[in-house]
Amino acid sequence: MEENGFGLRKIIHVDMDAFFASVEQRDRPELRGKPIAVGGGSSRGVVAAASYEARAYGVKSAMPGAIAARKCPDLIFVKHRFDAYKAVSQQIRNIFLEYTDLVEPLSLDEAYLDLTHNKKGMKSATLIAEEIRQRIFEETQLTASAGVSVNKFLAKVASDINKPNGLTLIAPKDITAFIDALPIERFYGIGKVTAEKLKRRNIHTGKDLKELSKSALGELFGKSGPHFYAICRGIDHREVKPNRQPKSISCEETYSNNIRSQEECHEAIESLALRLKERLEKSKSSKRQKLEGKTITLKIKFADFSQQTRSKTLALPISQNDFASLGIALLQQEQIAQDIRLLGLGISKLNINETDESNETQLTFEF
Ligand code: DCP
Ligand code: CA
Ligand code: CA
Repeated sequence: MEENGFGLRKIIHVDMDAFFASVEQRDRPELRGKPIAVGGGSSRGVVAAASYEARAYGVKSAMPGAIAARKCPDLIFVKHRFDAYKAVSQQIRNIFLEYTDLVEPLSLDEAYLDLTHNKKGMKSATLIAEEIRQRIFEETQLTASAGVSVNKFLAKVASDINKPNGLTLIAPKDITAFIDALPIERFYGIGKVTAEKLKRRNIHTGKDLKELSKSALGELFGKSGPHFYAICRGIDHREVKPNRQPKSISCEETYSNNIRSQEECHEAIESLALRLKERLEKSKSSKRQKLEGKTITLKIKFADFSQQTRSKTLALPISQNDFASLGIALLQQEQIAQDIRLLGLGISKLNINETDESNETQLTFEF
């Protein structure tokens, strides 16, 4: 865990204000200052985002469009444009990465940053948060809110307090008083249903929650009991985990008996293709999408320990169903003069959109 000399971390949570709606108002000046809803325009659709003007009428995310229109007769429904939101998401991510590599996006419009040891050598996380909000505004013409504290839980709750376009610091000396007074529905992870259940038991604030025993919390929250026991005491050791996208995914096997025949070799590649498929299915890109790649690489280690890799890059992402046949095709390009002790199969150029890669690309592949 990243900690400074006092054992305290500097964590911030940044969240864009009325994200989709603000991007629409930025790009379509005629929508500025007006109540708008992104999504929800079709007969069964729900509102994805509401501008602050629309929220004044009670329009909210996840509300059916028909209800939103009833609450706010002048509401303007706008179609979403995911590409525009993704572009902003990338811009803010690049700003975050100038300060620290420990950036954990939670969705397109928000992330945790661990600034304990930041790249700028700045001491005050509050100043960094202000600088980041300023940079976001300069580069995107959009506002963000930020929360600054010593752990994820507090930073996340804090970022919501002075929304929109605000910053909230929860300093170590203020943590206990802050949590004691915090209404339970502001605890991240306590939904409406649980909040109602707690209120029926006369539990309204963090202070009330703290008075419950571990076993009572276990009954209320199941597996998350210990988490709530800790966070109502201001303790949250969860690390900021940068979900870096792997550059390649591969698997390999050293055979206890060297492979001698072509038939064995094909079988081995088929089984590697299956394992590779499973590994890709378990992985997700940094945008939490399915991983797929355009380059497939076969690695061969011979009985004398010499090694060869062969790759092929296609214009489009390679279908998992083709892993085995492409692997076998790569093998057939090889002069096999001796027994094989190891085979590996990997996929790289993961989730990138360039289509101009040539077929000859021979990359150094990390197995
Ligand atoms: N979103 C969605 N469906 C939801 C909630 C959100 O499609 N049920 C989308 C639209 C939001 C974006 O995700 O603009 C970010 O969600 P937030 O919960 O952060 O809400 P906003 O950014 O819209 O508003 P706030 O200013 O309260 O953060
Ligand atoms: Ca937001
Ligand atoms: Ca958000």
